Amino acid sequence: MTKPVLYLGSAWSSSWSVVGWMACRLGGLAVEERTIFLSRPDSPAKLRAISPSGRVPALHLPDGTVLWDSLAIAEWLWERDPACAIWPRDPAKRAHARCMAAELHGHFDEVRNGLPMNLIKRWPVKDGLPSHVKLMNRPGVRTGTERLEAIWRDALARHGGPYLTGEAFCFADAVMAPMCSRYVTYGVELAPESMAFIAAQMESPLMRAWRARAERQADEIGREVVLQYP
Ligand SMILES: N[C@@H](CCC(=O)N[C@@H](CS)C(=O)NCC(=O)O)C(=O)O
Repeated sequence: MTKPVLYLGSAWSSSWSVVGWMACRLGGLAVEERTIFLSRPDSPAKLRAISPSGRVPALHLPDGTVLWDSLAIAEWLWERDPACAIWPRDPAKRAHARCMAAELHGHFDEVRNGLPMNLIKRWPVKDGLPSHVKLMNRPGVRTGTERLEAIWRDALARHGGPYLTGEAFCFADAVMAPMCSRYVTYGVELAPESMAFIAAQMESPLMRAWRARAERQADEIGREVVLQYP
């Protein structure tokens, strides 16, 4: 192995893969990317072969080191080059960015499970009602969403936007972007400031590049398959 290898899951649905991939871009690390499609009969065995947790992203370094968690990948990249774009240069902004990334990394399972990421799907209106109403009423989805909106409000008030710590997109945004995509997928209407923040996250250069990858995979695999999973 001459280059580090970054193992990723399905682009349209693997939210943590987005995070690990963005971390490598922000950290300026050139990697060979390999995709393991999730939810195929042989996926669990393939995942266990490249990651002790059986999860992606996983970064394999040429010296044999394996980093199998997105936050660990980000911190390793920042230690390697503290001038990189993973965290803001300003210590107060960096502390805030780390808090937001850690909170997102450790919590919000209800929102993740209640509104699964799918960058291709757009949720239908059924019986004249947008069916996200039911999804938003799943336990913990509304309170999780309220907490997210509070994080966005606070960050925008403190640093002026458009991203969480101001002008520069950092690792906290990388963790946030897949979260934001869920409200687009399910057509959930939030406060106007939240909708503007979500739009900025969806249109960042890194998110646009990842969304293009999801579109390419959907064309290759078949949109009908991609729309069904998750
Ligand atoms: N805490 C981990 C979470 C990784 C994770 O849950 N990855 C999912 C894909 S988004 C996975 O590999 N799931 C295995 C499966 O679907 O079988 C990280 O930050 O990297």
